[in-house]
Amino acid sequence: MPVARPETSDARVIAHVDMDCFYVQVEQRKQPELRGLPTAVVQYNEWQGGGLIAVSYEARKCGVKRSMRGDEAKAACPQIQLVQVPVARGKADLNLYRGAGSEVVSILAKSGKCERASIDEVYLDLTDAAESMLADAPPESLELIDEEVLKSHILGMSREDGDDFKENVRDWICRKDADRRDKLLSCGIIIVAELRKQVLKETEFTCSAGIAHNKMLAKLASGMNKPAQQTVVPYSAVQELLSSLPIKKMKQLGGKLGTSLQTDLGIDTVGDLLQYSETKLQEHYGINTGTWLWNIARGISGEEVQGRLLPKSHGSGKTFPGPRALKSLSTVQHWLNQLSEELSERLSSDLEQNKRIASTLTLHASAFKSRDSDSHKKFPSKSCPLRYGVTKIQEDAFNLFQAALREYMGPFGSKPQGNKQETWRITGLSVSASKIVDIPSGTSSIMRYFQSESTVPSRSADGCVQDHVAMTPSASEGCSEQRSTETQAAMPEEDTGVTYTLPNFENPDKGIDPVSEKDVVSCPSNEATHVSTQSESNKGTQTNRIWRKMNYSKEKNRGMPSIVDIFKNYNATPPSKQETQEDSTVSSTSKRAKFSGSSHNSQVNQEVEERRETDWGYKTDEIDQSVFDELPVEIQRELRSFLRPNKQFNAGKSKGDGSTSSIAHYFPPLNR
Ligand code: TTP
Repeated sequence: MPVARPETSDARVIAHVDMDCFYVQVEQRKQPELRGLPTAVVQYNEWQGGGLIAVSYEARKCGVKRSMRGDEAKAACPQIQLVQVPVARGKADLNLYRGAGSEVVSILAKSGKCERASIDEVYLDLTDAAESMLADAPPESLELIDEEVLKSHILGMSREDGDDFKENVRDWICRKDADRRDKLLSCGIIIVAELRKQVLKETEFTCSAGIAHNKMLAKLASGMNKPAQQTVVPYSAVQELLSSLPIKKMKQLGGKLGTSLQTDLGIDTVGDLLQYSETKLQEHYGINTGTWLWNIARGISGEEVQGRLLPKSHGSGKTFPGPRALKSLSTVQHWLNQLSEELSERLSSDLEQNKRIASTLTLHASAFKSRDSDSHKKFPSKSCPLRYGVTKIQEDAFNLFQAALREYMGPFGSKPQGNKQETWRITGLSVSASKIVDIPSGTSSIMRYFQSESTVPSRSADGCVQDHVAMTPSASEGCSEQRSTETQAAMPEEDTGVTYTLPNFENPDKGIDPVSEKDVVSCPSNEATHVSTQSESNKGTQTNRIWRKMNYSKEKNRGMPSIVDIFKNYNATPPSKQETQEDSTVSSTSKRAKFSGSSHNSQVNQEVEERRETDWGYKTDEIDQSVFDELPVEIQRELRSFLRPNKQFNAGKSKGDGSTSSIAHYFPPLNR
């Protein structure tokens, strides 16, 4: 956690850009006849019409919520169009959405330091661009302020009926006597509005944004007025924003720490934190956390925007809700093979496109036991060094699973004791690859090795795994984005993948915390081809230039319609009737079913026991270094960095209701 109290953080200009109902927009771009209609994207799971994972703002107005299943959504809004998420290998295939997210990133990344925080979210550090604008052409000197800028929400500014708030916004932005912080924010407002217009023009996607002096405040603001709007947090409005904000809404406070603040200190809002001194908070939570809490109560956060356009990890997961819970090693292995295949594909393309390799493989699962004295015991997450090649990943993932299963079942789990015949059910599985580092330059050689390795479907002697299994109770060690399965295990038994859970098995690229901690989860892959890979040295010049470019395009586009008008002339054609799936074959009642012991159980346990006896492993540290010395020098270097990635690479690491939405203007109702 950051503990610094940065002196100058309030002079930075940070934006958080969040796509609106993202998967829906991607599907609507693919099927334009859906635009303007209440639409939802449903999970791959036929039970009760599938779980909703994205809901359009038109559907939200009819009362449709993400927590619903397809059938419930139809009851609430009979005209809703349900689109099923694409499927590959028997599970959701998110490549379409990842690619769409990358399109957006490649546009935004041109404006300044850009951090891709999740499949549809980006942080931008616009300080340089704003400073350049302020120096060369401050807002008060602009003849024309774009409509989109004037529609911005500025916290602390009255928007009461009768107010001409666009004029108020103009006055605020153009104040000559404003302090430097507000002037920089004004420049940020103009830059972000322009970027959002650019995103819409080039991708047809709308997004919302928050603009503030740090990441924490920008993120809070971006969700306040959705869709297709932007919200600004001037320094003077920070305390008011935080005073009534429920403590659990704060990033990193959605979990145990937030609960402890509530129960142990009686803190309900961020504002309540102000009554505690820094020392008191440190006494309760330790020096670092105490200082961090003291800071966030005052809207202070030193967290930097990371210049990162590529994902920090790759993951592939699936949930097995209710009756679909897995109960045999062979089915677990089948699914691990599918997940590993997908993971391997993504690793290969990362290697090929970005010259990056991952070094840790982690397995997460959620499970429950049949007769359970110990029902809250978590299924442990396990990690091991990652070996490239689909067969090896499959093999290692299965070995990790078995190691975790033994631990989960305990000493009596693998051998039935008397009447105590316990068995297990797996309700979620995911494999992820983390600790991703760049391969040092001049490494084409090693890539050939990886590529040829992946075609050899045999178990090689340099394998994994049990002896080297890293116990990662929270998984945070092995994989920075994936968290423990605690919440997942505690979730009801349905399609838990459609909600934020830890981790999100169906969509490991997506959020993990009930309070939208999306920015700490895996980012999508396969994006490198779209993402601009500007060098650090280029960035300064580019950011310095950006406002000029914007100003120029503003001149050029003088009189151009506002962002909402871009689709005004869109001629929609009537929709074809969307086919939706109704599945009556799956029972809706089998929630966290209790399974009685059976002969099958002992068979399974026997299988576990047998596997234990054939386990084998190695430690990378035990590899004879002299073997390396016989290899060509550049391969030695590459291999060493692969086996022991340099630490420096790994270091440092309420939505609005849309009442003021203008999205309808983009996607006007169809002529029927
Ligand atoms: P969000 O940004 O949380 O939501 P959204 O973009 O659908 O809508 P909003 O306008 O309110 O921001 O999620 C982005 C996408 O991630 C979403 O379109 C679908 C997917 N997703 C999941 O697959 N599972 C989930 O639990 C959530 C929350 C999102």
